[in-house]
Amino acid sequence: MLDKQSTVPMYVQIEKYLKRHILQGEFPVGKAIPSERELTEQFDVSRMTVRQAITSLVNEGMLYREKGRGTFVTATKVEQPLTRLTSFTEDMFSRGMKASNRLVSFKIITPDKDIQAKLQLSQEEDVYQVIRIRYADNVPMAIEKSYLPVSLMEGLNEKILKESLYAYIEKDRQFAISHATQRMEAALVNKEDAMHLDISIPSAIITIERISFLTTGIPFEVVRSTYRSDRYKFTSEIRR
Ligand code: 16G
Repeated sequence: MLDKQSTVPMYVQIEKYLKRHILQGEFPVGKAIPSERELTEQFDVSRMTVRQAITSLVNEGMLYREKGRGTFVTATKVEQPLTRLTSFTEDMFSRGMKASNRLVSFKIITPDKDIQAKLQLSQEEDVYQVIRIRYADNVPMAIEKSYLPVSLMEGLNEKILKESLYAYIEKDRQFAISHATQRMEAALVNKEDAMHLDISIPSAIITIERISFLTTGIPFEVVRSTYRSDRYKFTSEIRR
């Protein structure tokens, strides 16, 4: 399970192992994870190494220690600051998690009036409609339904969408992404989304509609995203 030849330190590998199990619900919220002794035996490492991995997750807020009782799983939400325009892949990478996607649908459509206005398109212009389920270390986190002008993103395809859309826009297309406006709302998940997100009904979700712009001022994406409320917590800094 651990790769002892790897240059990745053992404690980091154990940390990732624990994180994965927490996010997949195998170590449920409020329950104790295996003891330091058990993990030491399981991984055949020193107690110090196990302790280092646990401490790191305690500092991250994923675990908490209770004297004499063990180490427990805290509610496992990722904190998403609403201050920088980052991609899902970047967000997960910065947390030591691996982003992956499942492309549910990819087609060219004539947008409705609302999307058309938000993307500042004329009546004849079509858009790519992309629906992706986004995973962090194989755990479903969000559903993103994006609309992108065909005129701007000509050539977008399923292969590109398996990877980072932002990387494609910035590196391959050499467009400069600038800013976005968005609104958030709470809702109850519908049947189809509950299936994609692997959550029960009823469950609360957080929905975001975002319009993102290039530095030229041109809107390049309208996205309607559905986030698991048990996995996300949004934070922002506000000034007087
Ligand atoms: C973020 C964006 C989304 C964008 C995606 C690109 C929301 C609210 N925000 O999740 O608009 O399409 O990142 O991520 O959904 P990627 O580069 O990893 O494909």
